[in-house]
Amino acid sequence: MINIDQLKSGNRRALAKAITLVESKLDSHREQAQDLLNTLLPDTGKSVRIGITGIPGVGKSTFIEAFGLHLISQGKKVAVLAVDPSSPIRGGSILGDKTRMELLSREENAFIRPSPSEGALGGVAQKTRETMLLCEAAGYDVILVETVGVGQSEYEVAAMVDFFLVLMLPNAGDELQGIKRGIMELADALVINKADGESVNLAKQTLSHYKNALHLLSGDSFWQPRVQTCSALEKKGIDDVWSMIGEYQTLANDNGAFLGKRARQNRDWMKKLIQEMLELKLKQNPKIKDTLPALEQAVLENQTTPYNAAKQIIDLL
Ligand SMILES: Nc1nc2c(ncn2[C@@H]2O[C@H](COP(=O)(O)OP(=O)(O)O)[C@@H](O)[C@H]2O)c(=O)[nH]1
Ligand SMILES: [Mg+2]
Repeated sequence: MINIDQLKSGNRRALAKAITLVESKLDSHREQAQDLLNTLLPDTGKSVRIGITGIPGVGKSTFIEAFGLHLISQGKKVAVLAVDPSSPIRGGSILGDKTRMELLSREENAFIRPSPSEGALGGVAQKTRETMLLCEAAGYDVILVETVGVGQSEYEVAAMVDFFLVLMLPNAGDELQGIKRGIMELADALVINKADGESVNLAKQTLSHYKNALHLLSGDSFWQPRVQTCSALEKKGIDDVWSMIGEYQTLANDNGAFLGKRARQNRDWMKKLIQEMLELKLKQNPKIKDTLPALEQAVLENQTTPYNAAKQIIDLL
C-alpha cells in the first residue's frame, strides 16, 4: 500500500512506489492507481510543467541538469520525467545516460524518473501524465518532461505541458530543414544551445534567422514564441530561460489562459481515451471477434463495401 501522508510530505520512496503502481499493467493495480490519483487530485496541478525536446546530441541532458540545478538554487523542487518512444526497444534510452545528470540526480530536491516502457491504455503518455500528478502531490513545483525529437512523442508531450521548449543547434546553414515545421508550431520557445566558444556568432545568426521565421507563425493570442540562445555546458543563458517561462506564466495567469489550457488538455485527453477504450471494447467483444475475420475477408474480396462492413461491426456493440 502507498502511504499517502508520506507521499504528500515529499518522501521519495513513497513517490517511487506510487509511480511503480501507476506503471503496472495489472488490472488490480490500475484500479488502485486510479483510486490513489483521485484521492490526490486536490493536491495536484501546482507545478509548472515544461516539455523539452530536440534531436539527440543537441544537449537535452546537459541543459536539464544545468536548468534543474538553477531551479534548485532558486528553492524549487524539480522532477524530470521522460517520454521516450524508443524505450521499449532500447531500454529507457533518454534518461538511461544518468551520468549526464550526475549532479542533478544527487540533489535532494531533484527526482529523476526514466520513461516507462510501453503502457496499456493511453500508452506511455498516460503513465507520464499520471506520474506528473504524483510528483505534484509530492510537492515538486517544476516538472520537466524530456522527449526525443523523433515523431509522435513531441505532440504527446506538448499536449501535457504548460510550456514547450525546443532545443536547437547553432547551425545557420540548414536552419529550417533541421526542424519539422509542425514542431515549430508547437514551440513556445526555441532555445539555441551550444552558444559558446567558436559557435557564439553562428548561434547569434541562427537566433535572428529563427526570429524572422517565427514571425510567420501566429502563436498564442498573448504569447509570441521566443527565441533565445544558451550554453548548457557553460551555464550561460539558463537563468534567462527560466525568466522567460516566468514571464509566460504571469501573462497566461493574467488572462486565465494557464488554467484554460490545462482544462482543454484534460478534455482532449479524455476524448482520446474514450476512443482507445472503445477500440479495446470492440476488440474484446466476443461477437465482434467471431464476425470480424469474415467481414475483413469479404472486404478484401470486394464482396461488400468497407462502410457496410464497419456498420455491421458497430451494430454488434
Ligand atoms: N559546446 C557545448 N557542448 C554541449 C553543450 N550542451 C551539451 N553539449 C555536449 O553535446 C553532447 C551531447 O549532449 P547531451 O546533453 O548528451 O545531448 P542529448 O542527446 O540531447 O541529451 C555532449 O558531448 C555534451 O557535452 C553546450 O552548451 N555547449
Ligand atoms: Mg540525453
